[in-house]
Amino acid sequence: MNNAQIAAVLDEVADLLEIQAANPFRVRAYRNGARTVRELSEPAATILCTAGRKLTEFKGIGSDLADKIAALCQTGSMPLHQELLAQIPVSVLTLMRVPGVGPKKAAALNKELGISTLDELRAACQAGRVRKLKGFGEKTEQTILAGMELAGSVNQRLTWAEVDGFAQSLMTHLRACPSIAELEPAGSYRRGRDSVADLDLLVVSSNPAEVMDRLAAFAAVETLLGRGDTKMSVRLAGGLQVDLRVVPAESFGAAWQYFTGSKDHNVELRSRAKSRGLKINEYGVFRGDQYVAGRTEEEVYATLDLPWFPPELREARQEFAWADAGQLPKLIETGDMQGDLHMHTTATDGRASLAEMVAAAQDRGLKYIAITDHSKRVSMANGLDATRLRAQWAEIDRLNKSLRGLVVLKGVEVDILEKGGLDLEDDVLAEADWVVASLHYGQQQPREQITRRIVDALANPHVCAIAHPTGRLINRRKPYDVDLDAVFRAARQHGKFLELNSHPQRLDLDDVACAAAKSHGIPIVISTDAHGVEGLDKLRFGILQARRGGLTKADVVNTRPWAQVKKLLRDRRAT
Ligand code: DGT
Ligand code: CA
Ligand code: CA
Ligand code: ZN
Repeated sequence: MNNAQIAAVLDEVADLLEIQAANPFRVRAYRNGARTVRELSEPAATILCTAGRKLTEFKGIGSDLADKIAALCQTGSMPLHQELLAQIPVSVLTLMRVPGVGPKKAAALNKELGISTLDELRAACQAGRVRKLKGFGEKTEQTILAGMELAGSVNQRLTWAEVDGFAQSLMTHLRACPSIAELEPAGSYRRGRDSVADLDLLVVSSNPAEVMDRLAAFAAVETLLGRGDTKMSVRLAGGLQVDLRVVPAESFGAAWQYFTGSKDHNVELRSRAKSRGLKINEYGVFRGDQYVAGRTEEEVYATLDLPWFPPELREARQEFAWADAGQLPKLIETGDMQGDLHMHTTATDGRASLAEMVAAAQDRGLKYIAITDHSKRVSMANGLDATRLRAQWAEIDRLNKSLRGLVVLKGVEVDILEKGGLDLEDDVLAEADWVVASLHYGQQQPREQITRRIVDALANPHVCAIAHPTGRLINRRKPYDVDLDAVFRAARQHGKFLELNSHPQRLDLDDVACAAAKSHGIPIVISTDAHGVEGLDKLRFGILQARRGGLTKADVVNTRPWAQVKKLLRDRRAT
C-alpha cells in the first residue's frame, strides 16, 4: 500500500467516526495521522520494513496508530475501518464530497431524511426538504445544490499529486516484469495537468500477457474493466482508472506522442501532416503505406519540421506559434529554485517549529526562506498579532546570526480583511523583509468587492505579493469571483508579484493565469505554503504548473538570489 492509500483509509476512519459523533480527539488523531502519512517523503511501507525505524518517529503518529497502519500494510485492511463501514452505509461518505456537507451534516441527512446517495440528496434539496432540517436552512440547501455539480466531477478527476502517488508505485510494481523494454506514462498525467481523469500507461514488451497479469496483481486494483491483446483497463481503490496499452517498439514514439495528447495538440499535428502529404497516427508517420518514422517522439516531430515539445506545453495554446518562430521557451526546472517565500510554523497552524523548518530548508539546499505565518484575523490558525509577530522576528534575527548558507526572512501572510484593508498596521509591515497578502474570509462577496480588496492590498507599499490569488481548491471550492485582469493591472502598476502556490489542491495561480500574468509582465513567485517539513517538497507541483504556463527561469522571482529579489522589488516600485 502506498502512502496515499493508507492516508485515504485513515481519513475515511476519521470521517466515519465523525459521522458517529465520536470523541473529537479520537477523530483528530486519525485526521492528523492521515495528513502525516500523506506528506511523508518516503513510503511508510519502507519505514515499517527498516530495522530500527518506527512510524512513531513522525509527529501525529502514536504507537496505537502506528500498529494499526502496520497491520493495514500487512493485510490490506484495518479492522476498525471495516467495523465502521458495517455500521454506516458507505454511500453516506459520498455525501461529504459535496462542498458544505461535512460529517455532521451528512449524518443528519442520513438519519433524519434517510438520504444515502447524491441523487437522493439532490431530490431532497429540490423538494425543499433539506432546509427544514435543524441547522440547515434555505441558504445551505442552495449551497448544497450548487456544490453537487462539483461533487459529481470529484468522482472523475483526482489531483495530479494523488495520481502521481499511484503512478510511481504502479510503475515500480510493473518494472519487475523482465519482458518490459519500455514503460512510460502518457495522457494528462504526463502533461502535468492539475487534475487527471485516468492514468494512461504505455508498454513495449515481448510478453504482453505477463505485463497484464502483473497489472492485475497490483495490490490497489479493485476492478478489472477490460482486457484484450494490447489494451487493459482497471480501476484502483479510490477510483482511479488505469489504461495500459502495449505497442510495438517501432511505434513507441508515435504511440507515446499520440496518447500523451492533448487531443487538440494532436489535431493540429494531424492537419500539419496532411498538408505535407503525410499521415500520422499512433503507429507512426506514413507516406501512403510507407512507414516514415515512429520509434521516438523526436523523430515524429522532426518529420513535420517541429521540435520536440515538453509534454506540459502540448495543449494547442501557443506552442506551435512558438515553434514556428523558433522561440520555444526553455521552461523552468526544479533545480532553478533558490528560495521559498511562503511557509508556516507552530506559531500558527504549521506542524514544525521555526528551527525545524530552517533545518529542513538547509537539508533541501535552499538559499533563503521567508517565514510567513498567519496574521491575527485567522483566529482558527492562532494568527499572530503585532507583539507575537515581533517576538518571532526577534527570534529570526538571533537565528540568522548563527546560520551559514541560508537566510531566514522575516515575513508574514497578512490577511486581507472582509471590509477591505490589511490585518496589521503599516508600521508593523514596514519591519518585514517580505509580506504576502491573502484573502481567506468573505470569499462569497461580489466580484467588485473582492477585486477591490485585492487591488487595494497590492497598492499597500509593504505588500510584496498576493498569495493564492483566486482561492480555488481543486474539487473542493471554486475560485472566488475576482477580476484577474484588474489584479494583473494593479500588480503591474505597483510593481508587485503574484504567487503560484504549489499545494497540489491549490495550484493557484493556475497554468493559464500564469501565462496571462507573464503576458502582463508580472513576475511569479512559486511557493510551497508548507505547513510542515514535508510541505517543502511540494515545490515540484508548482514547477509543473509553471511549465504548463510557459514560464522560464527568468519569469520566476525566486530563482534569483535574495539580494536580486529585493532589488527587483525596489526597481519595479520605482518605475
Ligand atoms: P484525462 O481526461 O485527464 O484523462 O485527459 P487525457 O488527455 O489523458 O485524455 P485520455 O485519457 O482520454 O486520452 C489520452 C490521450 O490519448 C489524449 O490526450 C489524446 C489521445 N486521444 C485519446 N482519444 C483520442 C481521440 O479520439 N483523438 C485524438 N486525436 N487523440 C485521442
Ligand atoms: Ca488520461
Ligand atoms: Ca485514458
Ligand atoms: Zn499560507
